[in-house]
Amino acid sequence: MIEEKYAPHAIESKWQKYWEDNKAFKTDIDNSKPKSYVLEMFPYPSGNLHMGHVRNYSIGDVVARFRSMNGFNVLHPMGWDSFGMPAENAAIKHGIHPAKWTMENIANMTRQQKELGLSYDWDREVATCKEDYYKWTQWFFELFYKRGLAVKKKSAVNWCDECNTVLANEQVIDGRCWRCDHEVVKKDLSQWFFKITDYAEELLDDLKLLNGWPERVKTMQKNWIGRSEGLEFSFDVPCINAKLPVYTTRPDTAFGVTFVVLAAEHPMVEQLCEDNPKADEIRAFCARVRNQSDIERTSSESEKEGIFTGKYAINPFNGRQVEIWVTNYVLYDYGTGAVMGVPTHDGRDWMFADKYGLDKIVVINPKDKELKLEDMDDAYEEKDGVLVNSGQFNGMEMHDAVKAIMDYAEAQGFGSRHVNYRLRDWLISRQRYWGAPIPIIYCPDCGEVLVPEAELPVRLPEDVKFDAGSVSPLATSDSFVNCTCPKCGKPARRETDTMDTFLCSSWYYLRYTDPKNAAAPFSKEAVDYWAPVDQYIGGIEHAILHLLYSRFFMKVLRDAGLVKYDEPFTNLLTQGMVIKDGAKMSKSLGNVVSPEEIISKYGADTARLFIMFAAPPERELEWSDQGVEGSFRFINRV
Ligand code: RRW
Ligand code: ZN
Repeated sequence: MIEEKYAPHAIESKWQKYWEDNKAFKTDIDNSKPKSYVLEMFPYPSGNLHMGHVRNYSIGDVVARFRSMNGFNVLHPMGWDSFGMPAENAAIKHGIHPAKWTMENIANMTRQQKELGLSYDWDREVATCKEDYYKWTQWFFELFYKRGLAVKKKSAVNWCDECNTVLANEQVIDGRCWRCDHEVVKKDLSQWFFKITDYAEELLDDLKLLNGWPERVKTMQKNWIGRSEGLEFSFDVPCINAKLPVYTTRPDTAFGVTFVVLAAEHPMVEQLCEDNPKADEIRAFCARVRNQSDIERTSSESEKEGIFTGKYAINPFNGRQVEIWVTNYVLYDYGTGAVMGVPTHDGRDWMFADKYGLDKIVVINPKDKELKLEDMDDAYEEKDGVLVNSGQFNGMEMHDAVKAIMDYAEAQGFGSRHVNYRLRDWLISRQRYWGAPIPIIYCPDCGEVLVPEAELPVRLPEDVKFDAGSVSPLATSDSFVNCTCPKCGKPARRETDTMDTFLCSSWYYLRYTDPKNAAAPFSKEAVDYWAPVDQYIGGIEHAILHLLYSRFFMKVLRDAGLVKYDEPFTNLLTQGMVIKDGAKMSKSLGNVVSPEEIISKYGADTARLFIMFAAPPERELEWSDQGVEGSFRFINRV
């Protein structure tokens, strides 16, 4: 029988040993060849490779080998995204130290990757949880700090009760924690932020440089950054002799305003409560709204709620006096935290006006018909039509009116054109143990002080309580917390929060170019030769998280003179999911096929061949036992 002649395990282990002994995939700078940097997203060391990893890394391996057979000098490295909560949860649950858990998992997954025969230059392996790596993550924090891009500020932040930590906006998916799916709540806390909003415009504009990226990912980033152009203008609030600024992307509907709404967090709410018989009721309403999650407040199905303050504002366009309400559906951190209510041309305002019996005025008619309030059962939101009930702007086409009304507001001095972004600053501090400590010291006299560069890394302490609850476990280590101020030498305290692991992964592709450098994160020579990544391969789940953060990092590093490129990843391939029985392969669904089992039965070549032939790389791959058998028979024949 033919099957007896093909002995995959004998062949594979023979060659894997040869590759290892001869460092077959070792790379160095070689100016006589064109370079090609092929990279797959490095894994979290969860313990075992998933079929999703096998797919990701098989695709990358094909590209790397193809390029090197075509005469390129190929950089193809692998490493470990090894800080993060799973290690800490294992520590709490099983009493095993996160470092030990992590290193054992890395050892097992390295063995699995080697058994897959992937062509990595293992001499370049990095692990983000090791001191020689996180020293430089801390160094980058300091670089951002010195450039005014790392700031501590108090604000209402996302908090997961299950994970006992804050989350970045990008880590809240439909109002839930990206890791544990728990509903996220708001807490007022003082936290560290990276000012990614300083780069909002460039992150948006430079999407046009990314011809080698899938349209879908670029669209997701564009929507996440959410640039809008509009008018910011102020209502008069005579009772407290104040101005109330609002932001709108529909200035053409300004004559249709019948009320204004404030977010519960808006500072003017307290002013309006002075000498107000409804003050207690208003304050109670605000307190209740502040405890609602963003989903409860903003989802289209959720109940729009509000309370009339008893006070009025004057619309500067037509002098109309309108009621001031406080609501749950306006968020304080978008725009000015106050919105003009135009029920006839905004669906949320329509629902709100219906519920509380507020006035409606039509100010835009579709081109071919006249809207009558009694016939309308929802707002007319189309950006198409002609103005009515709008004074001197009547009869104007709406797009022309947008410009004319903004010109008018600017000429009259009560408003100005304004660009607004949906993107918020990146919240990077975490109340967790297994991450890079933030290298800051608080001195009673000198305030916030950076740990001097020569003292990096700030090492993770060992004497901590892992189940400290909602404070960082680092705060339970006296030897860690107590220190002396680097400036004045007086007793001081260390910051006890650690950094979001997405910071570690925002620069790992640069470290691979010079992984053992002890004097710098990488040398100029190495990074100039190898960067940017020519072909990046990974899952679509990082479309806005990791891929946006890395682009931001690259731009800051470029401005600091460390790299000479604008973008980290020239070409991006987002591989499809691995599906079995119609659903994504996952532990919770119980439809996982273990790579280890397939390899021990058929060998790695069969697994890789099946994965590469069963579907185009960008598309979903449906697992098929017959398909695997077929690949095995094919290799037998070959
Ligand atoms: N450490 C991060 C990470 O995602 C990456 C940093 C660069 C931020 C599908 C892919 C399925 C994943 C199910 C299961 C990513 C998978 C790579 C799967 C590493 C995919 C892993 N680490 N695509 N992957 N399991 O370990 O998309 O159908 O989670 O590109 O493998 O995944 S990770
Ligand atoms: Zn969580």
